[in-house]
Amino acid sequence: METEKKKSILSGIQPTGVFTLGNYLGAIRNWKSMQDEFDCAYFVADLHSLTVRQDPADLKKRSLDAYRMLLASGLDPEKNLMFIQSHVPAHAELGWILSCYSLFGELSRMTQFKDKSAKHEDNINAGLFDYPALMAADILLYQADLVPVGADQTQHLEFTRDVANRFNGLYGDVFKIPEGYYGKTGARVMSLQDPTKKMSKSDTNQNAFISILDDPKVIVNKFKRAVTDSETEVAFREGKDGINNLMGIYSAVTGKSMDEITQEFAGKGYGDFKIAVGEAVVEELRPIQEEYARLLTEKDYVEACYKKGAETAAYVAGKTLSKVKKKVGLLPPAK
Ligand code: ATP
Ligand code: LTN
Repeated sequence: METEKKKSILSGIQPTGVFTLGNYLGAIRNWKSMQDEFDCAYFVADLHSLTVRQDPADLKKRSLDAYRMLLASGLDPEKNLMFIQSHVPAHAELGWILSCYSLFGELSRMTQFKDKSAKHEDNINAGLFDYPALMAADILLYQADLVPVGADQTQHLEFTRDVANRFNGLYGDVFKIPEGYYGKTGARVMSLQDPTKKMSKSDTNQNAFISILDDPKVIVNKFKRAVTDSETEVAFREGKDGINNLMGIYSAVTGKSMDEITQEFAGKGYGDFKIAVGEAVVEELRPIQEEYARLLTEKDYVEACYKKGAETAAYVAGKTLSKVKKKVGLLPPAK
């Protein structure tokens, strides 16, 4: 029997801070579960984070930390292509070319652009506007079948498909048309202080998010302070956003269903439940924290991983980029 070619997966994360429990449950944990079944590529999207003003020394440190966090989260560099976006120049090159096939109107409609321009009124730069063209380049360079992201990235994926179809319509089948892939649990982890907003690593209120490197005591305390409601029953119901979010987290971490959770805490108050959620999250994150601490002492190993990742990525991405350059009519350099 002919063996089927594995589907290819690609996803990225910006080095804008220590990853949150939302990033972990919504994205990275799914990436980990895919590494055996698929051909996966995961990268630190440092070029994307330049769309918001960064302190250079901080960005450099955070990019390395982000790569280390991906390794510590259980992504195996032997099984996955793991690299830093700016180390592979093809991303910026294809990003530029795709900008020339992206329309002002469609980029203006992106909700992330609208949200981020409202948040950074003093710096509404062209990169922020063009962000989706670079993201499309990331995905299309590797001919990805599936792109595992949280629900907040759906519109960017739709845009990627539109640009790819437009380009293929003009020049023939150059790009594979990717699909979004959304995990079953943890697709949207909410803020612990305002459970109607998503948990975000750039929230100014430290109590609103759990970072995957938070100290165990801090984690339990943040859950103890989580905003809930004035009832007492641990039950998943409309309007109980805070409890629903905590139940979602507990379920994602323990594998228990909502009914099982309600039974487990029947007759107990929110206090006991919050401590249980905190302790379960501490146990989930413990191996990541231990591995992260170990990797801090393995600088050469980490460097070798991202060096090899960039080399392989440049080779794979280069093939697509050459095809694109030829199609649009760029004169090849003399040999
Ligand atoms: P920032 O706060 O800097 O905008 P972020 O925390 O929203 O960042 P990103 O780097 O933009 O995170 O996203 C990385 C991945 O994590 C994406 O796939 C995104 O969909 C996912 N993700 C982010 N926040 C959540 C959340 N609260 N719940 C589930 N998934 C999330
Ligand atoms: N925009 C994404 C990060 C990102 C990405 C990508 C995700 C940049 N390029 C390519 C998937 C595929 C975000 O999570 N904010």
